[in-house]
Amino acid sequence: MTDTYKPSWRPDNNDDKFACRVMRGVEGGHDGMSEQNKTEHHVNKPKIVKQVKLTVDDYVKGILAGNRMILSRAITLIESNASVHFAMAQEVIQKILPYTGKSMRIGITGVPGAGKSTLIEALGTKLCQQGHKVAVLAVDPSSTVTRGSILGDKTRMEQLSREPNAFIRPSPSGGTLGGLTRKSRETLLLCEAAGYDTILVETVGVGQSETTVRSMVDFFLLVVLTGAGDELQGMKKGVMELADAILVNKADGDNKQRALVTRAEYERILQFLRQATEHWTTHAYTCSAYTGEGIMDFWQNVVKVFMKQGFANGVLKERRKQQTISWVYTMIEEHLHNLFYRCPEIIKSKGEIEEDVINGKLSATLAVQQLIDKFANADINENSLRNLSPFDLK
Ligand SMILES: Nc1nc2c(ncn2[C@@H]2O[C@H](COP(=O)(O)OP(=O)(O)OP(=O)(O)O)[C@@H](O)[C@H]2O)c(=O)[nH]1
Ligand SMILES: [Mg+2]
Repeated sequence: MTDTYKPSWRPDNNDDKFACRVMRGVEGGHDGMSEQNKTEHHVNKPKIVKQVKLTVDDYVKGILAGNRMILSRAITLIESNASVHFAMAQEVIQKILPYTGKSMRIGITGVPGAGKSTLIEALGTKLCQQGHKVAVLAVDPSSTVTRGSILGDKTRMEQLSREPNAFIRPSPSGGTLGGLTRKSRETLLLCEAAGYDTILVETVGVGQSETTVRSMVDFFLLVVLTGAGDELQGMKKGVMELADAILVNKADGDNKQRALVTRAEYERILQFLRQATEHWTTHAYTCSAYTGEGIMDFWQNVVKVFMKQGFANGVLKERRKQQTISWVYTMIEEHLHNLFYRCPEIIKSKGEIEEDVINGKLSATLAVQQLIDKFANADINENSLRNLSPFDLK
């Protein structure tokens, strides 16, 4: 018998009857080869394919030519937190900006499991087959915590990903919500410049993600499940008020009748809510992402009508303008927030001032005044702050 031994993980009380033996490992390096036996042939070196460095012009040309590989690399550049990448990414964006704005920007939200990804896959595949170019993006703030992309991992949209006219990009992970927003918005612009005429942005109803996505799309869709009743009670009114349409999904098989009832319940509630878009009344519809029933009808008779009407009456032009401007100020607010909390003067005196407020020695308002005074007199060109770019929204 070759050199074997009983493994350390054998059961405590069953030594004799436990027949399993393990073969002793080979001495040597981590690959089992002793150093002197190693020849070039034995060492299985992974082939390193060096990626060619692209210039800003390479990126711009590639994106405008619709090159998916270059588009992917440009998005990676945008998602990078390194400052040299940041500067380059901004140059690329600046140059492709004139070619943006020509797509239908559609946001899709709904509780986990509502069927958003299945719906996107069914709709996206149909649109690609009709000759459209469809980009699917995900905005998933939970991925900034777990550093994994939930939306991206769960559903791979296999059918859609085989379509040459489709481009699927999971949520960027890591960083703040502000960073996620910036990266997602800039990704959307790159996709537009690359010729994608339909951009579908999936987000799960977590934290601020619905508001974030609403603030970057033209049309916002809420996907819901049947059997509303209790769920409807718990549903955040705010989310319904953001939606341009509510789609009751899984209207198939035994569930179809329930879906119709649910739709009617949503319709009833919608009457009492504020409309999401001027000159547009939000309604509820049913569909099945499984069978495809109702999807293209909805696309044709709701989404496309909304887009056509919205561009004709100026509502969408105004919406996009407002979205961009408010994005600028949101970034400014975040930058000021960062500057304040990382200012050495503030860090130094914050604790003491807080103590005084807690002990009733100082009113809250005076505490604010004192802190703001300290901030106003601080040298914001000081090293630790100078390196803090407004775009530190990671
Ligand atoms: N019967 C039926 N099942 C569906 C339908 N659409 C989706 N499903 C199923 O519902 C489950 C969840 O679907 P997803 O598309 O992953 O849901 P999601 O909203 O993207 O979920 P998250 O990404 O986790 O937020 C999957 O098992 C789907 O197969 C439908 O129209 N009918
Ligand atoms: Mg999904």
